[in-house]
Amino acid sequence: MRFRIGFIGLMLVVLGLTGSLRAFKPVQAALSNPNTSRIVQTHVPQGAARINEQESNNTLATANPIMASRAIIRGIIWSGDVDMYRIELAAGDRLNVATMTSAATHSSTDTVLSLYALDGTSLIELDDDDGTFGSLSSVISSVPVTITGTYYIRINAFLATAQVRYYDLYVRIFSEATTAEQEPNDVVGTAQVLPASGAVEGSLSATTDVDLFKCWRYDFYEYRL
Ligand SMILES: [Ca+2]
Ligand SMILES: [Ca+2]
Ligand SMILES: [Ca+2]
Ligand SMILES: [Ca+2]
Repeated sequence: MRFRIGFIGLMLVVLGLTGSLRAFKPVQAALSNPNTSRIVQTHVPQGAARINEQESNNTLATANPIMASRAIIRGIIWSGDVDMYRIELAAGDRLNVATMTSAATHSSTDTVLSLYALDGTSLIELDDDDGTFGSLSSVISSVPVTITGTYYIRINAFLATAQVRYYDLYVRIFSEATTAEQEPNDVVGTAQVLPASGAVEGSLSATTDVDLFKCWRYDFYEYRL
């Protein structure tokens, strides 16, 4: 069984950044790079733009732009609120998005995350509770992009009347090719070093197979089906 584990890269980025959240910048403050077709924020700690959502962003027309290939967006879901974001993706990219709700103190940690295609209405993927950063948080991992254009991310509370105060939306675009998994990697001593792209493609050859990976900051991360 083949599967993508690009989500590992996202998780490592998340782990690497959670401890260093500081000042968040308005969306408009995100810097653009005129030398690339994709808007990429520069001069950001550890490569991730930190920005705040800006209401009103409840519709496609008012969706907040995510102008970075790595970003952390802090937002609040008020009662009845919907938060829309838009992001430019190129064919060949893979998109990873996840909500972190463990810091929410009022009144729910239960988000629903949806990814929409270029028309803003065709649902590509929806996730309710697969996230790991907070009970009932959400994640959409390693979505392959075949058409270049603007895609839309929607966040809402599972219960329309609930509030999520606050959440962080973690975003990372993988643009590089995946690296093949290298066995044996079942123990810490043989854990595979994650490539800079953060994406590895592998397989679990048996129910007892375990794949371990390590990066520059943390010893290892385990992926198990
Ligand atoms: Ca909001
Ligand atoms: Ca909103
Ligand atoms: Ca949920
Ligand atoms: Ca293995």
